[in-house]
Amino acid sequence: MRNADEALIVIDVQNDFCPDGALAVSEGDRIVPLINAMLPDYAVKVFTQDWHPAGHSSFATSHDGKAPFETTEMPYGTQVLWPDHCVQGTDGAAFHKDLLTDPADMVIRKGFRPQIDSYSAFFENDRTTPTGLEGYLRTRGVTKLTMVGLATDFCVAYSAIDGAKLGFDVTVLGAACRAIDLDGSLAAARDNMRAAGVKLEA
Ligand code: VGL
Ligand code: ZN
Repeated sequence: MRNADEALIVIDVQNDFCPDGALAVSEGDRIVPLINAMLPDYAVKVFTQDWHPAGHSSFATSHDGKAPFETTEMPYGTQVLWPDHCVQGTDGAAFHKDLLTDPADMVIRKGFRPQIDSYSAFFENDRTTPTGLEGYLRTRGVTKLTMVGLATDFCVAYSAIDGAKLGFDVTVLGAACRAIDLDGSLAAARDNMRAAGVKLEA
């Protein structure tokens, strides 16, 4: 058992990010047994869930003439447009059926504001609207985070970088993550995480 100030943060292990899902991440389901085995070791266990209303502004279908994986300019900056995914209450938004979710202390949902996406578990994509996770972790006395889940180069990386910027000691465990890897996004995310002081473990 790890120290009481260490949390496991399980990012977006949802059907739509697993094989056959709407935004499938290659081998996304392979990490489930690893995460299940890690859970008993952590005093604090937080799961995140990408949780979009239908017609969300991050969906290509919400923008005339745009295809998935193209980008658009939002008031807060450039946004990648995704296939419709993780729509609130759908099977695609549910956790992978083999993920042990009962041990979760806290499930934090993000991306529910129609006009703004949220990759990070801490802040939405405007980089200022908080999700509340920081307060939860601090009031529980957490200082150290281990992050696992999907996808390495988007929600895991954004969460890890924000966590490090907020002063948490953050480790990303690569074996329990998988990436979308869009136009070199995985290499860029790894560089950005390292630069922010995130520890990358194999
Ligand atoms: C994610 C793209 C869109 C993720 C979520 O969980 O990495 N990526 N929404
Ligand atoms: Zn999303």
